[in-house]
Amino acid sequence: MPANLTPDYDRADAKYRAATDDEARLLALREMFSVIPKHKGTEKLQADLKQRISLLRKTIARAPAKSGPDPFYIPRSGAGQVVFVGPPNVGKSLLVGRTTHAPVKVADYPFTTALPVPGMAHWEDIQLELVDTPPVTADHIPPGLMGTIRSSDILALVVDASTDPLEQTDLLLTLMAQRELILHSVPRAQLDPSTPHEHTAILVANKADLAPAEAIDTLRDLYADKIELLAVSAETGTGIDRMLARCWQLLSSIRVYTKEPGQPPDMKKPFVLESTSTVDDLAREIHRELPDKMRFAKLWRDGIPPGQQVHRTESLRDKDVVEIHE
Ligand SMILES: Nc1nc2c(ncn2[C@@H]2O[C@H](COP(=O)(O)OP(=O)(O)O)[C@@H](O)[C@H]2O)c(=O)[nH]1
Ligand SMILES: [Mg+2]
Repeated sequence: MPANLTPDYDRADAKYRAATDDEARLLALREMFSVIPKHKGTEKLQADLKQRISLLRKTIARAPAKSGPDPFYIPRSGAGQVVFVGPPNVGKSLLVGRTTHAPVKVADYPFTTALPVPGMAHWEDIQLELVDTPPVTADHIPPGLMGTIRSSDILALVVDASTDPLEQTDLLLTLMAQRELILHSVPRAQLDPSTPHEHTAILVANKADLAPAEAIDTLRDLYADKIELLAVSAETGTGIDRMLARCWQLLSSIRVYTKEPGQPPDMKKPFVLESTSTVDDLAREIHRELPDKMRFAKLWRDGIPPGQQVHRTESLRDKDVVEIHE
């Protein structure tokens, strides 16, 4: 423990120790991060806090709801959760339905979807959970929807690129700002861990098949400093793969494959970990007691000698292959 921590930090730390549930623990961890002196000497501790906040947030999002079933609460599964939110008729349901085969209702009359509906999208060798939601309008956000949004990993605001997309975008950004959600089109690891208000978000301009390319370019340019635009067509499938690839990047996760000595790696089911994970974190994900039993690990990665022996503190990267020796 570095000696140069402040009384504020100690107080937050005491709150953390005294906390009796995960919500209180998360609040205390965020406070610890916000008051920790930001200098070289605390870098390791800052990184550690960041990771604990991220893991705890996920644990809370995975836990079953305490107060009985809440239909707006969608437990997270797969590598990450993307929630699609927008006005009526922009194609949210078709987007999620076509990409995941979830049982959504698509219709050319508004307000078909009353509750969030999740589905799993396959992208490369991972699964992303996409969630269709009921529509929002200037005077109505379904009660509970902000909870769905806040507990997601990524918010995808959806507009119809062929019908007044500027007005729709303005409306959505205003609604989120009014509810104190600060949107950034950056990977989750770059959000400020001391606040729950920041959220990773993208703008999905759907029905690109019906809209002139210039209209989409104008929209992109106009909002360039606010939110990143991805043009797609749920109808033709154009842009969907790029959208999923970008979502994977924004999750700040890595895929790691494991292998048994003398066997080829299991390339079918990667472990999905935080981007800051080490060999130790991988071992813990495989089995709770594995870090204690592990003697050493071998690593396969482009650019280094194959099967190089590495320490348990070695940082992992996307697509690493690891062999753990007990
Ligand atoms: N041409 C075209 N039509 C679309 C596209 N996405 C959705 N639609 C149509 O737009 C209407 C509304 O779609 P829906 O998914 O129900 O919108 P939601 O209310 O946002 O869920 C339906 O008739 C869809 O077939 C698209 O990318 N291109
Ligand atoms: Mg719908």
